[in-house]
Amino acid sequence: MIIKPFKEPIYVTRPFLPPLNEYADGLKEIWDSKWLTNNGPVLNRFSKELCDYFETENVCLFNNGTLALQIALQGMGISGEVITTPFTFVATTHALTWNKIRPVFVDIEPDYYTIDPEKVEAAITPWTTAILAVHVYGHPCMLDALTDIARRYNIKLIYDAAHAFGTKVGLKSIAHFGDMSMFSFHSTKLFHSIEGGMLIFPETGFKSTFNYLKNFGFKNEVEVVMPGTNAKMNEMQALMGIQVLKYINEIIEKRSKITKMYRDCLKNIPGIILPPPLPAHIENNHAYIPIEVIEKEFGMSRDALYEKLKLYNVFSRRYFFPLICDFACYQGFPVVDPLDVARGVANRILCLPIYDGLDLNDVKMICEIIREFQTGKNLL
Ligand code: T4K
Repeated sequence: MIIKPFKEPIYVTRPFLPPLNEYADGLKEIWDSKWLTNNGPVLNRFSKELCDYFETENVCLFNNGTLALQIALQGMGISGEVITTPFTFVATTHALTWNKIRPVFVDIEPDYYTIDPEKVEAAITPWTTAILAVHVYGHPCMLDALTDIARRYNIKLIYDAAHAFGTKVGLKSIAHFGDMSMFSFHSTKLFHSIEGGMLIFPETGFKSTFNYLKNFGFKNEVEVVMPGTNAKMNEMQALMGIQVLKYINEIIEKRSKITKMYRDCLKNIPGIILPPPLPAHIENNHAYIPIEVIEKEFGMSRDALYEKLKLYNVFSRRYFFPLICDFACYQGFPVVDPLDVARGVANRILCLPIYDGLDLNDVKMICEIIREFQTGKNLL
């Protein structure tokens, strides 16, 4: 039987949307209050719910993850050089360069694609002030090794946890590691507030600094204590966040079924590799389905697979290709590490569709299409 394209496009992700009437009820309250932004009641409720969810008082909300990270770096006084990964979304590095901090790119480890602690240690100089590591795809970084390096060299450990909402390590949220964690609540994330960002941190003293920095530096009506920016989350965003949070367990549960289906259906296709299952003490949030395409075994390059899937109305994404250091605006930064692992992975990686509304039969079919590409049978 010839496999036909999907009737509707299947994107790499689709946002979870709460029932429209629930959002409309919340909007009615906002309409009645006429309070749209600037630390409104819905934002405060959302913040309280997140404090409960993460079991901390130190939560600060922003209108997106990029500004949250920029403000974190500025508020923490990070300067000079920061060691980071080239295998991430550009916003991670932009947050450094917007603060006039020099990114020092080092390699990643091959299983889960997070920064390689040995490479981090080798790159430390007298100008290093922090490590900016990324829990890429929601995979936790090598937490113990990074913590040890940060302690020994007395530098800060900052996590870009944009992908990691819901990830737990030993029953503890991933938010509770390092000196700072930034989460993105963008619509493409499994937990979202349309756009949004959050910082979680152990040092309570940062809270007022971040609140000033996101609100022009205002302490009160007549005092500006630092040159802040405008990075406030508004009431509609907060309302969406509150309503998505109610469903977070169901969202992750559905995604775990999708991961399982992909693992079962892709396991015997030559040249298609998935990361090893996460160790038992880690609770996966199933944020992404990254696969590596080994051209020699699969018989087709990653880019060819990416293009061919489009013919079947399947829109996968090459997160994260090219490496950040290869973008024109970062080519001026010298890279000492040869980045062998990261370069290989960036050329082989492909993220397949995953979202709570994706039908398991469609997942099966996507895998079937990939299998047929490999065998060369039943193609259009
Ligand atoms: N650090 C890391 C490691 C990050 O991955 C990100 C963001 C950040 C920092 C910064 O956080 P934010 O400032 O964004 O909060 C997307 C997202 O825009 C970006 O948030 C995300 N990472 C990045 C990995 O992916 P694009 O350019 O791939 O998104 P786009 O618009 O092509 O959307 C992908 C697919 O999602 C579409 O083909 C269809 C679907 N989609 C998208 C949107 C926006 C929908 O169905 N509905 C929608 O509303 O960047």
